[in-house]
Amino acid sequence: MGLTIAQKIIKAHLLSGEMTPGSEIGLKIDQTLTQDATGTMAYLEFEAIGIPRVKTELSVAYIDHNTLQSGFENADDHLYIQSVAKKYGLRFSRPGNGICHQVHLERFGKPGKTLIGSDSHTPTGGGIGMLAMGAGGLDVAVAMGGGAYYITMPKMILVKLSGKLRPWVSAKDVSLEILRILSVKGGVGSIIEWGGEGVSTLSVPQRATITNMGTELGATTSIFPSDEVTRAFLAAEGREEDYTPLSSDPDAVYDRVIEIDLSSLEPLVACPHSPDNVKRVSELKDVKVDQVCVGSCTNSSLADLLRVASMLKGKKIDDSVSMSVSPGSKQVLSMLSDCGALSDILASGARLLECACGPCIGMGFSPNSAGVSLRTFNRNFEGRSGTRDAGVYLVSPEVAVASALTGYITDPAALGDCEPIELPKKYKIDDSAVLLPADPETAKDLTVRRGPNIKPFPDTRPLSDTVDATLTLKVGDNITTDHIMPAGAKILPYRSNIPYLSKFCFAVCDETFSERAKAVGSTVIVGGVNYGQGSSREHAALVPLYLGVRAVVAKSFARIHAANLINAGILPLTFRDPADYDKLEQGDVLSLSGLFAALESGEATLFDKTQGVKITLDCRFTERQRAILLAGGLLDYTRNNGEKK
Ligand code: MIC
Ligand code: SF4
Repeated sequence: MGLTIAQKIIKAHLLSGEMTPGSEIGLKIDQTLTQDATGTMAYLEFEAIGIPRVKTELSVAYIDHNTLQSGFENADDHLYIQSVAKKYGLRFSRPGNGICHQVHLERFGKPGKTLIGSDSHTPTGGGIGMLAMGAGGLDVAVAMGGGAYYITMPKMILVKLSGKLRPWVSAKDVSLEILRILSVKGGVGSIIEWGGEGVSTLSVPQRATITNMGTELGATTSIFPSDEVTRAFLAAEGREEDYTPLSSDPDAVYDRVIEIDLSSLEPLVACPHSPDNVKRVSELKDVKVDQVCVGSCTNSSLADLLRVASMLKGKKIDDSVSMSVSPGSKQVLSMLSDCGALSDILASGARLLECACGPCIGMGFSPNSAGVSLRTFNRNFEGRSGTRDAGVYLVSPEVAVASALTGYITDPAALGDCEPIELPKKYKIDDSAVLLPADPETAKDLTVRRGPNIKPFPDTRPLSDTVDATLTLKVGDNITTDHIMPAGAKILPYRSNIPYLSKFCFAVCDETFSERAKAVGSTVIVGGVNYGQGSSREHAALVPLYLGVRAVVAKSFARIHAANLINAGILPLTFRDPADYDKLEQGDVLSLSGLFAALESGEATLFDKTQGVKITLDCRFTERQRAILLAGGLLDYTRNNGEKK
C-alpha cells in the first residue's frame, strides 16, 4: 500500500510503535525551535534534565513574543535564553529578527525533516514539506536532549485542491474555508495533507499561511508536498541544497478526502470569538471597524506585505481606523524598505510595529473598549487582544487593507483591479541577527545568566492511589489555553514565575478560581469538548499543578494540552458517557480511588460525594504515559529513567 507524505516522513523517523492510527509512536526529531514566552521554562527543564549539549541537527531559540520590556523581567529572560543557547549548542535569533515561524521557514526549515517547537504554530514548516509539530516545552527539552517525541499516530485527511484562487481571494480564505468545513475540533487526531493540481498554483508563503492555521483545526500538523515551487523558494533563500522532492504515492490511502475548488472561494471572515465562526465578507459589510492589524506568523511574509503596500499606495486609511503593520522578519522589513514599499505603507497613516508577535498575543496595540479589530492573525479568542470586550475578526491582508481604507468590513474587489505581485528571484540574506553557539570546549566554562524573575519549577509528587478533591471549577466546551492561562503584556513577563502567574489562572472565566483552588488545596476541574485547544503553553498545566489541580475531567481534550497535563503529572480523564457532565456541580466533593488499578484497566470511577453519584471515566493511557503519571510528571520520569541514555 502506498504512503502519504506524512507517513513517509514518520516511517523514516520512527523510533518506536506501530504506524496504525491511534497507537503511540516515538519519533526522532531533527530540529527544534522555541520562542521566549515558552522558551525560558523549556530551557530550565532542559537544564534540569542535565545534558551538556543539544543532540539535534539544529535547535534555534527565538525571541519574538515578550519583546515589550516594561521592566527587567523580559530583558532578563532574553539574556538567560541567549546564554543557554551559547552554552548548550543552539542558535539564538535576537529580538527584532522576526517571528520564529517566519524566520524558520525562510532560513532553516528543510523538506522531509521533523521539527518540534514550543509553540502551537510550528506546523507552519509544513508549507515546505516538513513534519512540524507544536509541543509542550518539556517535550521540546527532551527532544533537544536526543529523546523521542511521542504522539498518537494520526489519521490522514487529504484536502484536494483544484482550480486557482481568483483575484482578491487569498490563502487566508482557504484556511477559513477549511475551518468552516471542519471546525476547531475537526482536525484533532489527524494530519491534514494538501494535494491536488491546485497545489502548484500556491506559493510557499501561501502554503505556510495554510499550514500555520491548520493549528486552529486541532490537527497534529498540516503538510504540503515539496515540489518545484518549494525548490524555487529555497533557491531564492540561497539554500537550494536543502531541497528534496516529496509527494504522496499514487495509491496512498486517506481516511477522509475533502475537495476544495480554489476558484470558487470568496473573501471570508472569522467572527468573534472563534476561528471557525466563519462568514462571507459580503454578510458583514455594515460592521464598523476601529482597528486593523496586519502581521503575525500567519500573514506577515514579504508577499503579504507587498500586497498591503500596493493597496495602500497613494491612499490614506480612514480617519476612524487605527492600523498597524508588523513584518514577519527582518528580511521582510529590510526588503520592503529597499524597494520603497515601506514608504507607501507609512504614507497611508499605518503604524509600523517591530518584527514580532506584538498585538497577536496582546503585547501592545490592544483595541479600544468594545472595539472592532480586524486582524490577519490566527486566533480571536475572547480577551486575547488585551481588551476583554473587543470583538476580533480574522481576515486576509486584502480584506484588512480594504476595510482600513473605508472604515467598514469591505470586500477588496470594491477597490478595482488586483495588481499582480512579483515575488523576488532572490531574497536578501543577512543572518547576522542569528548568533552561533560556542564550541563545545569553550562552552564548558560559560555560565548561564539567571535573573531574579526566574522562580523554581512547581513541586511535583508521585501519583497517589486515592485523590480526594473539590470540583473547584466547571467550564463548558472549547476552553482555550488563553482561558486557562491568559497571556498579554501584563502577564507574559512572568512565564518563568509560576507562583505569580497563578493569580491569573482562569481569570477570564472566574476571577476567584485561583484563590479558591489554593484554599481547598486539591482540585478537579470539569470541562466539555476540546478542552485546552489553542496554544502549546505548558503553563496551562504547570500553573494548575501549582494550584493543586490533580485531575481534569472533560468530554474530550486537545492534543498538546492533554500531553502537557500528563507531563505535569495531572490526570486528563474523559467521561465514558458525556451526559454525566451534567450530573456534576461546581463545589462538589469528589473522590477518585483505586487509581493504580484504574491506570491498568483503563477505567476509573469518580465518586461525587455531594450528589451521591458514581461516574465512569476513561483512563486509557499508553505504558509510557502511565509511567509518567505515576512518577508525577515527565521531568521526574526522565530523571528516574535516564532517557538521557
Ligand atoms: C499563541 O499564539 O497563543 C502563542 C503565544 O504563540 C502560544 C505559545 C505561548 O503561549 O507562549 C502558542 O501558540 O503555542
Ligand atoms: Fe506569535 Fe501570534 Fe504566531 Fe503565536 S500565533 S507565534 S503569538 S504571531
